Amino acid sequence: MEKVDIGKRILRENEKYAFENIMFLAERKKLCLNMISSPGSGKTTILTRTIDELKGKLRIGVIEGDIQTDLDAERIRATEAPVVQINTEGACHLSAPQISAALKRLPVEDLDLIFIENVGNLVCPSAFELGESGKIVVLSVAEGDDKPAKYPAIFAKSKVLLINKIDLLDGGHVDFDIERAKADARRLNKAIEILPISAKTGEGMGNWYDRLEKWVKNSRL
Ligand SMILES: Nc1nc2c(ncn2[C@@H]2O[C@H](COP(=O)(O)OP(=O)(O)OP(=O)(O)O)[C@@H](O)[C@H]2O)c(=O)[nH]1
Ligand SMILES: [Mg+2]
Repeated sequence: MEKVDIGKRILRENEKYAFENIMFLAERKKLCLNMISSPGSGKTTILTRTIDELKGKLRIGVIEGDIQTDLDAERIRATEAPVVQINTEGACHLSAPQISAALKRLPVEDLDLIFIENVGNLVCPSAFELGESGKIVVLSVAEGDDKPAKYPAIFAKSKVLLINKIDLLDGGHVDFDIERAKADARRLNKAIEILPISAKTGEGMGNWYDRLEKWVKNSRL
């Protein structure tokens, strides 16, 4: 019983900060996207390619969440984008107070778009609102087409599903029925936009960039 109460208190505290983050971003008309996936689906690779290919068009900053190390922050830093690393020291998700502190360390006024790369985990991050404008779920074809059905919460809550590593479909290296994954995701979330991409070869990335540019334009209104 006590365990349940503590859990509720943590979520309530988190919501308070999430609301503050929403207000902070809305006052400045900034878009902030929370990227969530299993470990290794390609979040950092998508981000570094996106930052490089949208240079001169969108000014992007990143909040990197990891249990340990600043390896991903180093990869982002190599693109010259501003980045703040958060180490959760064991926790399987980022929380809104951490984002509140990280936003104060980024040059937010100079940015068009802030990405949060959440801790690699398909379950925990979906329960913690960060005050983001939207969630992006990444599913790579190497993980199996049953993941939307098996881990529904994050697919139900996301605005965009990026199906990554589609280069692996050529040559039959993996069995992944892309139509099944799309249908299951749409059953959970009628409005979800699904973009198949390869962050390695660049295939499909143009659709992702168009979506981001439109999103940033709308958030400025
Ligand atoms: N074939 C292929 N490999 C990819 C693609 N995108 C990423 N990878 C590889 O997948 C591995 C994991 O990529 P990351 O970008 O580190 O994945 P991540 O989601 O950031 O991982 P965590 O931060 O640990 O959760 C790396 O070896 C990438 O080179 C892709 O589109 N195709
Ligand atoms: Mg990463």
